[in-house]
Amino acid sequence: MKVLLVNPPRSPHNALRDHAPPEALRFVHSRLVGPPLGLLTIAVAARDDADVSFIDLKGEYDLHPDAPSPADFIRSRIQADPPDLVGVTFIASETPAGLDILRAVKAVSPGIVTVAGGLHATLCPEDFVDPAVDIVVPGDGAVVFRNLVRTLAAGGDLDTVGGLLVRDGDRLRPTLAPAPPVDPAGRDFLVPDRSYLQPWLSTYTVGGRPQPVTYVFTSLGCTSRCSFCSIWPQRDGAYLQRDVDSVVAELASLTEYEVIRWADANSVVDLEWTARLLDRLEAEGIRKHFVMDLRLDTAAKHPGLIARLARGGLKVVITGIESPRAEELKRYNKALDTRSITEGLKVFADNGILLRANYVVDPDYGPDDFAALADFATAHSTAYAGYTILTPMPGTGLHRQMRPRIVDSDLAKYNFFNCVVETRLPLDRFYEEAGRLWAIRTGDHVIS
Ligand code: B12
Ligand code: SF4
Repeated sequence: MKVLLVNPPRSPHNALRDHAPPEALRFVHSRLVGPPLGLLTIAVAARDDADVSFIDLKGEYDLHPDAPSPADFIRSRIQADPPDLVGVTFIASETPAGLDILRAVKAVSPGIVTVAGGLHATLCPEDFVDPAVDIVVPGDGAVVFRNLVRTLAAGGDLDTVGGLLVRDGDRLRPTLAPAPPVDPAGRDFLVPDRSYLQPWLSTYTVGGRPQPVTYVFTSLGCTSRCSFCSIWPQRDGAYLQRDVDSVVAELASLTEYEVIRWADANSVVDLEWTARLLDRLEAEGIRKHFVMDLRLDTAAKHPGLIARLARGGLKVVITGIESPRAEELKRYNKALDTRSITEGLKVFADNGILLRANYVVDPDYGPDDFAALADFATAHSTAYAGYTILTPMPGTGLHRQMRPRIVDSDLAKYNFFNCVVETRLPLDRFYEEAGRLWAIRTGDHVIS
């Protein structure tokens, strides 16, 4: 049994970048770099029963920008070495490209079993009702994918594999067997095997440094409930934390990576857990540079912990300020106040931590709103700030709420860099105003 797993390419759409003034251009993200941890986990789950190979199309296009289109690339790969099953991981903006990949597979060989998994397949399985998709694996799919591969290898019946959605004419239906309970951060945790990324490792760099960077997740899900966010709906509001030993063991194994970005929604939730992790890292002599997503109110409330994290290797923090306005924060269900913002910023600065803050730009913004946001961001400027567009990601409460205002349903544009709902200002003017914000920052750091 041969399994081929494919990480789709980035969406090329970035209207913010297209409209940003030259002085802001180098700060608008164009190429985020990080491992497809989900797919690398799925690879580990399947390999006892199959020969697993891997294609990272993001890395491939970073290495060879003129490489053939994803469909052509996959077609020639499949012709050269036909697999029995192809699996693709999906987020919203990579769905059109991922589906094209599966269509190319079916065009070469209709008998290859095609499988869709990942966040978007979990939140919106209906988007995968397509002749090119045989099976959808919603949720944390390692256990289910292992059972699927095992059953296919043995020529068994798919209905004995619980937790699948299988194509049945023009709909997807759940398989008959019950879905197995899974514990992806605990009992069923598998260390993602980053060695599959070796051919593209030289592309896993940021900020001009030669050493590769990687992500490690210490938890899945989120305890907060921001209305625009897909992370908590993906796991139905659950927050699943790994145990300290397993995180320490994974970090110890990452000898070729100096910079580790924590892939958690929020890197500090349980203070006692974090303190234990720091104790263990110190005891084991594990020294890395860490990049974490942290909340400003956590920093404001626990300056001692932030100082300890800084001593333990925390160099960069990514944080959501989202909006300076209480009314907007309330609408986004983001519990943050101006005092925590100011105090939190100070705590990070006092500890020499480079801060990247993110604001959400509402498509309803007019000139006064842009001016107010610019004033606030200037008064609270950070080493780097991002201004992404409020986007109704499919599967979120915001999507249900904003549906009547959606004017662009092309999922490739659902990456926070494009506006997909009607704007109050003419669209070009909106993008120009939003693009200009990206120039507001302090210092001369570029962390991308
Ligand atoms: C790591 C990461 C990345 C990496 C790697 C992504 C990749 N595939 O190459 C990088 C840095 C490249 C990246 C890029 C982007 N990302 Co990103 N990323 C994440 C992050 C931080 C962690 C995801 C993760 O690893 N989770 C842990 C793993 C284990 O979970 P998982 O991936 O869901 O996998 C499990 C299941 O889904 C399933 N599964 C997954 N794939 C498959 C495949 C098969 C076949 C099967 C059977 C099962 C299966 O099983 C896995 C194991 O349990 C999340 C935020 C978060 N904290 O969750 C955002 C997130 C996924 N990213 C997001 C976005 C929007 C992007 C960008 C488009 C833009 C941006 N602003 O970040 C860019 C890409 C564009 C660009 N210009 O570069 C959004 C997606 C929202 C949505 N609804 O689509 C998220 C949720 C962040 C957010 N704030 O909303 N990202
Ligand atoms: S935006 Fe951040 S804090 Fe809010 S629910 Fe999403 S991951 Fe959690």
